[in-house]
Amino acid sequence: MNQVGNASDNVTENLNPVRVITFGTFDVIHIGHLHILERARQLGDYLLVGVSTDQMNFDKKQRYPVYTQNERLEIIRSLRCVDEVFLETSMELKRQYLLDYHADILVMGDDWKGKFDEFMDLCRVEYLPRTPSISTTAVIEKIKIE
Ligand code: C2G
Repeated sequence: MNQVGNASDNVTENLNPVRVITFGTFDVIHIGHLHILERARQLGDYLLVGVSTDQMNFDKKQRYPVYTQNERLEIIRSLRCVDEVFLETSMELKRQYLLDYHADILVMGDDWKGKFDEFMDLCRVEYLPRTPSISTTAVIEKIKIE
């Protein structure tokens, strides 16, 4: 009885799931990454994460991430709050990703504030506050010093 009730409730709930999408490198994963992914997931029902490729990072920062794209993809995929992952190969493809993955909400940290407003015609765009005092660069520096 209970099971039937739950099953039908789920069907009703999932008729129009809200699809949230976010992007990032997520290198040397830390608590700031986890917190933004958890908050992004809470805004909807299904969280898609575009993990940027090694090449994309090299083109942008002239250095490769510490973890390879496949390692980063696997780690992000394993998180409870993440439903689906894919590789983001270029910043220029963002509009296409939003369309292909039927995104209802684009979430980014507020270091990107205003940068993706052009996509407001396609979906809601939310910039969430970054977790203070933590970054991949800070972690790498700390390891180097200690
Ligand atoms: N973040 C955060 N708090 C921190 C550090 C990062 O909320 N202390 C957020 C960032 O704002 C971003 C996400 O975590 O939304 C991933 O951060 P990065 O791995 O640094 O990725 P980024 O270079 O911002 O994205 O299309 C965007 C690209 O994929 C690169």
